[in-house]
Amino acid sequence: MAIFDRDVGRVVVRVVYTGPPGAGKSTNVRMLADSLRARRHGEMISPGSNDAGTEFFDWLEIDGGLVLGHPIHCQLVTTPGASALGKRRQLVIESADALVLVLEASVQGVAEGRAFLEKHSLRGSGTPLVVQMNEHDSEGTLDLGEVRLRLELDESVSIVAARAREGMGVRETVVLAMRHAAVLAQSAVLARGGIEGISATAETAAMLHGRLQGLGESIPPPRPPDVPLPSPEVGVGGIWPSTTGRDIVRRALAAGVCVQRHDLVGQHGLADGSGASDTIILQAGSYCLKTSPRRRFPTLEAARDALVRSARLKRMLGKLLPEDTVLCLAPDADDGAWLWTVAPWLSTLRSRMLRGDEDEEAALGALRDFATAAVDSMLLASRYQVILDVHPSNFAFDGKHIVYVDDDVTIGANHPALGYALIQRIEESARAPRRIQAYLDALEREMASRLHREDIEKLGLPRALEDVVIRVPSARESVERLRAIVGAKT
Ligand SMILES: Nc1nc2c(ncn2[C@@H]2O[C@H](COP(=O)(O)OP(=O)(O)OP(=O)(O)O)[C@@H](O)[C@H]2O)c(=O)[nH]1
Ligand SMILES: [Mg+2]
Repeated sequence: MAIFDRDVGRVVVRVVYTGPPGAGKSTNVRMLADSLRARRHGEMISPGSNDAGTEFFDWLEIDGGLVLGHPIHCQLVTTPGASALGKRRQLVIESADALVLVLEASVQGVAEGRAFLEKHSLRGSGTPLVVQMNEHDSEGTLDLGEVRLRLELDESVSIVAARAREGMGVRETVVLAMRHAAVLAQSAVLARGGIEGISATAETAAMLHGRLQGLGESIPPPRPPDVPLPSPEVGVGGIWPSTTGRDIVRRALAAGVCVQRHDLVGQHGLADGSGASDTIILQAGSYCLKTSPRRRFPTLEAARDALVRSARLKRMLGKLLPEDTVLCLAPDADDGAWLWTVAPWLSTLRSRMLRGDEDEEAALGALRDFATAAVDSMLLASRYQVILDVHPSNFAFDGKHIVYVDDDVTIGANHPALGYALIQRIEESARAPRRIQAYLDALEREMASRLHREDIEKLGLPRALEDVVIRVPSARESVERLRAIVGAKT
């Protein structure tokens, strides 16, 4: 999309820095803004961005090189990394004459890079690509040949090692990308019969900002500054279990930084996350801290009552309660208090299922575990009237047992969503017959050995399965098998 801007007599090209959140895209452009003072036009701009990351883009204009005798004016533009801003990212990627994929140079960073390349179809897309492996301070950096193999990139893609924050590799990266953009611009000029053939008005930062705003995306608001964190010093009645709770909260907070995980919120059914979009999830080292405005109470007394109720429900989970789970109150400045759950950070069944693209065994194991979790939930519901939200993002394997990591526990006589929860896994895997097989085999085994006929009847399961509307036609046969498994018990 290189163009010739007749007003300024320059060829305008765009180099787009993209990649997963926090990889160092903005740092690259910031370093260039500092080091290329003589060649840049204006300041770097970053509308709406803050410490938590880029909200729209960073923008810097610099001069560099010639295309068929015409000077080049290059727009360096970054994309947001946040998963909630995928449309913005895609739109900016599509406007690139050359792309720089910035990745963290660790095993995890490369795995994220693979997923990113696939998600945005960046291999062989026609837009030239440079990959920058940004070292951060990570140990276990991979060599570049190994990176190329893991990312499945051919030799046409340059891979540059960098430490963006120290400025290392930053210039080399931009030079390579600009050279690619210039070659593309030259081909466009030749194909269009001369420089006038690509004459157009260049998009400005304000125009791009307007286009991105038009997409209507937003990131969930950050934790309001007035939400207090749980404290091990909270008074009597403010923590459960009272014996071990304080130590666990102390350990969780000792990790120092709490990172808010917006990416896990409000994506029930789509990704590894909690269903409610107002949940506040913080990661503190190897602990997870959760609360929400629904768990803020106007008085300390009301909060203490809620803590007692919640603790009673948690106790009913038995083995499904993750070890070291703590409920803790955090009084706020307005005489109210927030109820926090502190628990070990566990990778949910949902996240293991999503890893299935790379690791089929992970997906199969997670589906088998989900079958166990579903039968655990049925037992709780039929024998103790304890109703869980049966979704793979609410369960995890803690190394010993399947555990329930959500706070949503209610008491009730029936479990209306159970049929749908069972069928949804089949529909999701409709194109992976091995996964459906593993799931149904596990369900059949678990149900045969652990559930009685009365349990199935009490839950009204056959009826619940009949009532679910099948949305994926190819799943129909497997749903019939599920119905038969349940039917065999009645
Ligand atoms: N130690 C170290 N930290 C780095 C390096 N490059 C970037 N960082 C840090 O990583 C964090 C994220 O960097 P950004 O440049 O904001 O990352 P980004 O890719 O723009 O992130 P999003 O806009 O959220 O997608 C910042 O705190 C940087 O200072 C590096 O080479 N070494
Ligand atoms: Mg950024």
